[in-house]
Amino acid sequence: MSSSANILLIYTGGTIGMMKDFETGALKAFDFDQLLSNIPELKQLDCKIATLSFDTPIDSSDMNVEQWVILGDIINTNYEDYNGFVILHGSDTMSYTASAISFMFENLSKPIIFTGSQLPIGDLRTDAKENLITAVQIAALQKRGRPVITEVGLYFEYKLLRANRTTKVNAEHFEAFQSANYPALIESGVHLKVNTSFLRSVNRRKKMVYHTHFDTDVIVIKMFPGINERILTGIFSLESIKGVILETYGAGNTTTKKWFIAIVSGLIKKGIPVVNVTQCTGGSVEMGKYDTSVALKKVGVISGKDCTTEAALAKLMYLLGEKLPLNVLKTIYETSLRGEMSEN
Ligand code: ASN
Repeated sequence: MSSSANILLIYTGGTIGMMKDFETGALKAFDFDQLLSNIPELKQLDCKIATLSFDTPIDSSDMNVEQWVILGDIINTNYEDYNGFVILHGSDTMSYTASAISFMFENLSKPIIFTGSQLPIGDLRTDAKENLITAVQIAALQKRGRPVITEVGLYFEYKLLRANRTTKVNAEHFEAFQSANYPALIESGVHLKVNTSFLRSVNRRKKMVYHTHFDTDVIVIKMFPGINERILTGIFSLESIKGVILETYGAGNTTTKKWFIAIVSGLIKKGIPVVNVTQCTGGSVEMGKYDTSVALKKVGVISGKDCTTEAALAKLMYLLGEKLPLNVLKTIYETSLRGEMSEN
């Protein structure tokens, strides 16, 4: 595998480029030139790197749909001119943004690699340099003149993961992300080990289609022992709710109390999709496996299968943005669109 790729490096913010604020002592996003000057090694890479920065770099906790679209627009506008894209992003909401970007780019045929770090790039013990250098190398990987990776990936601490399979699981360790339900696409050791059979393949006859409509009138409800009718009725009396993610127990189980099933069924009857994802980090929803999920299946709850909450949420906002009738949305939702869920 060789490279003479053109890579666009886009800086959105995050710890990677942060510095301590003199007054508060808190970490604050800093400008991109400062970040690049800390990493002269980039010049040694066997590819051309152009750079772009958000006007105001942000902590990823401030990311929202507007920024997803700003980022998507940058990639879309530059899509034909580059062989790959590397996005520097805060780790806190990286899995959400990267999942959303995966839905925005249908028939992607180039790599979009997200990375960031747990320590700022200027810190002596930083993880930023390895993450950034290897993310660029991965985006630049080519075989017979074509990109090896043709999907949205997330590179962190020696692993490239499928981005819409990831969750941030640790605020302390350098290994901050997990993809419990899908294997790593690339492992970085002495060599870059590409797990070819797990990569998404592209149909080159299909053109890339760029989507930008997300509907944010959604809510995630996490099941917990003690969840009560009064609170849920209050929340769901809001006219604006257009979609619900239920984070359920184990293989997709909830309380079997009549009031709860009536609330869920009432939402679906009003045309509001209700998606079932598990609170567990690994494994899948299997409605009907236990008695505690039979009623959910019967009233038409959508199975999020083995999707992460991050991907399930981005997919729901994306499909609501497409303005589909509920039965069509259900069928499409239960189908893997970008490798975000297992097929059965
Ligand atoms: N708060 C930071 C962010 O998400 C965390 C990080 O990047 N490690 O922007």
